[in-house]
Amino acid sequence: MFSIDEKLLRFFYESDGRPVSGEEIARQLKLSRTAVWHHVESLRRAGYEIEAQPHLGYRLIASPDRLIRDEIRARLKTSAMGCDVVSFEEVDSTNDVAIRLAEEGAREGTLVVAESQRKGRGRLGRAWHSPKGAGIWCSLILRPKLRPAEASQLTLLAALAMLRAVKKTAGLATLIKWPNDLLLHSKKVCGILSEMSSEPDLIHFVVVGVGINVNWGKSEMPSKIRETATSLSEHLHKKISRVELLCQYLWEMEALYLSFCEEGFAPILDEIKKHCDSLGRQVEIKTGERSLAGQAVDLDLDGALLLRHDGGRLEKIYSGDLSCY
Ligand code: BT5
Repeated sequence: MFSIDEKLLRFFYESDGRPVSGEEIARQLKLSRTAVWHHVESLRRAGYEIEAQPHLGYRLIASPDRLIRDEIRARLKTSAMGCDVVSFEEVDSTNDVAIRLAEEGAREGTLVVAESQRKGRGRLGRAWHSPKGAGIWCSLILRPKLRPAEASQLTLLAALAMLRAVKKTAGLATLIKWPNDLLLHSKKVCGILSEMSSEPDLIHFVVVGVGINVNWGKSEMPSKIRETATSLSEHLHKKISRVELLCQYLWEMEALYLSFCEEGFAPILDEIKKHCDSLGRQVEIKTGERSLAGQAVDLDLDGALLLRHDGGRLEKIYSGDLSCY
């Protein structure tokens, strides 16, 4: 279902900065000219700068960089990813909302996004800092035909989608840190938390939650992460459009997920390996109670890391916290 504001914004974005006549908008949206004017006014109140040019119509000059449904939907060019967008000013965790929606039957591709999270989560119940406006905190519902053991492929797939999106929108090169991070200049800029509901041989759904620090000054970060975290704006020295980055991420997700469903993980894994920070290096991996040291040799088709122990033995590791030397 499209809202009037979404349709109106879509008109503006598709007109590429040219004025759109009020009459044309009214005809296409089946509204009176007065109703069009009211909607333009309501967009202006929401922070959109819209110029009215006599005899020519309305022209969109600037949009607020807000992660709200109509703005995101109007700029999306995808068909599946973001087919429904549920946006909030604040939630406990977008993953929690997405899990609830998935349990209620939400469609594959439904996106939950928030300006801030009160209880953003990382793995093993760790906190994910997600203050207002500083980044993108979002969760995507997927319903892949996979076995539960293969679900970690989707975390890597999302990492690659965000890596591509950051490159295209900000021109910055990030690296994938197995199993769920993106690094920018060796610091964590993005973390991914995939959670699923499944039976032994069947996945009901996977929620892929992504947090990326976009417009966040170092001095504003909590001291706990100031030395280990970074943001895109810290390296670009200017603000980046979060809406544009999010739409590009969904675009890349759609392309990669389609290819994944049709051709499997192998071609995607090849690209992931090219951008992987840890392969070939000496690493330490903390997994549960164990701390393992050796060389990160390869990534396996199921998303696991192949570790060569110092004695030469190979072991497949499915998850953990990795540090490189
Ligand atoms: C992650 O866990 O990196 C997964 C983060 C997923 C966050 C998204 S936001 C949208 C969705 N909704 C949620 O509630 N979560 C997802 P992990 O690998 O366990 O890393 C957690 C660690 O990263 C913390 O213990 C901190 O050290 C660090 N950290 C916390 N907030 C950070 C931030 N904003 N930027 C960089 N590092 C951070």
